[in-house]
Amino acid sequence: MAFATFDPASGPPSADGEPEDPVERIPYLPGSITRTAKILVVGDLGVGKTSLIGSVSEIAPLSTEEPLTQAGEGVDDLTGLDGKTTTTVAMDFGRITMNERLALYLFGTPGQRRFWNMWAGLAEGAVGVLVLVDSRRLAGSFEVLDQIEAQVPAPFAVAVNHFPDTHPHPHEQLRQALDLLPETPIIDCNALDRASSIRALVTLAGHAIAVHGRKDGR
Ligand SMILES: Nc1nc2c(ncn2[C@@H]2O[C@H](COP(=O)(O)OP(=O)(O)OP(=O)(O)O)[C@@H](O)[C@H]2O)c(=O)[nH]1
Ligand SMILES: [Mg+2]
Repeated sequence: MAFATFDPASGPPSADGEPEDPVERIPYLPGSITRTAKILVVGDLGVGKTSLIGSVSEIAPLSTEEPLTQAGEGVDDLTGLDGKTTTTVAMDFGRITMNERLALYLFGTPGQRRFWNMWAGLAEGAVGVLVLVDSRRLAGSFEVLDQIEAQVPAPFAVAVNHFPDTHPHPHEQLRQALDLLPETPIIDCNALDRASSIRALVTLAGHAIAVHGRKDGR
């Protein structure tokens, strides 16, 4: 799938080199867009959901970060998340134009367990789900996958977010550990890297199109 995006920071090119009117710089959807799709980005606490949406979004992403409190103590495992001081308490939102016809709206879920009952609402109308996984802390992702099965009917792909000390595991090993179907895509990514995150979304979009196409008898 080809994708063409524009950088909101630089805005549209100026013919005469004059600074652009700020309103002109708002990255509205191009007029050629005929299709938009909602994608849900889910995952355990601190796997990189907010980072991924922030790295790919062409509009200033909406995030709802608040300081981590003791409310999650004994429920959310913070092992390996030493530097983490904030967490998403409602949702993340971003947008990316994938090609001249298709734009994706990205909705990120909160990672703390006390907010997981919001997933079903956030998932409404989603055509696909990107499940971010931190393979250094795989146990939390079992519950995430159970939760998707219970609350989210859309097809999903698993993106393994690589942190500096992530050990690269063969995908078949991860597939077995997470009990994934043979058709479920597994992709390696770096949520802080735009191109890498877009590749994960393109893989998910391809899978979602195939699954929805089969359902519709195409
Ligand atoms: N090196 C590296 N750091 C990352 C990556 N993705 C996320 N981080 C860091 O991990 C921390 C948590 O990332 P977030 O994007 O807030 O994770 P989240 O899944 O949205 O967290 P919750 O909303 O609390 O569940 C941040 O400090 C990020 O900078 C990555 O791919 N590489
Ligand atoms: Mg977050």
